[in-house]
Amino acid sequence: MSPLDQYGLDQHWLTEFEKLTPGSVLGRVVRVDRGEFDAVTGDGIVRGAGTRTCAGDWVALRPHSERQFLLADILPRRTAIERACAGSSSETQVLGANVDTVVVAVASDTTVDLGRVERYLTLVWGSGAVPVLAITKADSGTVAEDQLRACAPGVAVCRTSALSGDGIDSLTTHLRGTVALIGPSGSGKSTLGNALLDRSAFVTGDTRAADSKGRHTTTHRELVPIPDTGLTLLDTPGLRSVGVQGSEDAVASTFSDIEELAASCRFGDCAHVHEPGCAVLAAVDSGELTARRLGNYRKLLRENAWATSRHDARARSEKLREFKQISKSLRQKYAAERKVR
Ligand SMILES: Nc1nc2c(ncn2[C@@H]2O[C@H](COP(=O)(O)OP(=O)(O)OP(=O)(O)O)[C@@H](O)[C@H]2O)c(=O)[nH]1
Ligand SMILES: [Mg+2]
Ligand SMILES: [Zn+2]
Repeated sequence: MSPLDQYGLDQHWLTEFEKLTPGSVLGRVVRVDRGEFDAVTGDGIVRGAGTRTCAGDWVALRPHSERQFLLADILPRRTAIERACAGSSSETQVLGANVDTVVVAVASDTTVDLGRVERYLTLVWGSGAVPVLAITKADSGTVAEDQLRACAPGVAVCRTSALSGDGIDSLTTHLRGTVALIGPSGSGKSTLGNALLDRSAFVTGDTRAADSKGRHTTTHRELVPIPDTGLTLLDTPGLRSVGVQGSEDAVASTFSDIEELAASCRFGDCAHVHEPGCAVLAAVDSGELTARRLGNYRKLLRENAWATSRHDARARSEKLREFKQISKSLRQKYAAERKVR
């Protein structure tokens, strides 16, 4: 048995790997630090160098020195949790690769920010993974569960307490393959991860530290298998901001209730602002849909469209640069040929 079996190795990855450089070694990245990473291979954990990879990636490694491997290739990702980076660039950061299920942790001991939950869900739908909402710390507070469910149509919602163990088994029934834990700092991701693992694999914060602002207990993304279950957990640091981008489809999945309502609007291109016969506005009037949710739907669509246009602009300027370079080298070539003649 290979150590990789516990990390989700299947025929798909073996086939993809066979297409790559002979002489390389198959591995899965379990942890990334600046420019270096740990990967599990058939021979156990090895250290690698290379910056383009992230936790969860399946990689081809080339032996470099006795204890170091070089990143030869990244196998095509099946899913990628990507968030827009802060600032003006249109770059994204990959938070986890080849994740099948994402547990979004929402703590019951703080006020729930529904808009933020919708952002997390959009991030997950956009990645290709399936979201599950875990209400954490159910022993120490109550959340408006109905409101939360209304924010997550089509998503399983589980109440859990890592402290008492309540809801852990039922949460497990919704998990498949590689499972990432995401959510704000202090929401109990690592503690929940340990409860799922039934051991203390992830470092967790103490209550005092969780109260003090800006303190993040988990600083690295880390992949840990749950033995003999086929599940692998990816614990992640708390996210302060979640910029969404990439696909309108992800927003549509998060707000599938609004999309469904919109099918009944009188006009096919209804913007649900003040059009007559708007089924979405009628739902707000009747109390079926909150104005807050409709507002956030519009906001995420706008944000998404902006990110897409930024991305297109960058692609255009790259093309232009490429073109300028080619015409410059052509000019040089012709100039050289003229000299010869
Ligand atoms: N009462 C109670 N407290 C919990 C539970 N789960 C987590 N906590 C507490 O919540 C605090 C934060 O837990 P962590 O698991 O470290 O939170 P995290 O989401 O991993 O935080 P970061 O790593 O900073 O992103 C700790 O003080 C935990 O003891 C629970 O089920 N019940
Ligand atoms: Mg943590
Ligand atoms: Zn409408």
